[in-house]
Amino acid sequence: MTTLKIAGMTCQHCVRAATQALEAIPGVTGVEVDLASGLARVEGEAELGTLIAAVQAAGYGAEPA
Ligand SMILES: [Cu+2]
Repeated sequence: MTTLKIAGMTCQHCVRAATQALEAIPGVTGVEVDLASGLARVEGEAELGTLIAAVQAAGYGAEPA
């Protein structure tokens, strides 16, 4: 399990966009994004850099939490 801190989410649309970006990565088996904390819990085997790049491509900031 990897935890990311996502920056720039303001509403549930953002949560859905970030969730879908992470879920689309091969190897990711589960994603849970919390708007209030900005934390994303990602289950699976994907590389951290791949997770961060996907979140950034969706328009948000991301760093290891
Ligand atoms: Cu939003």
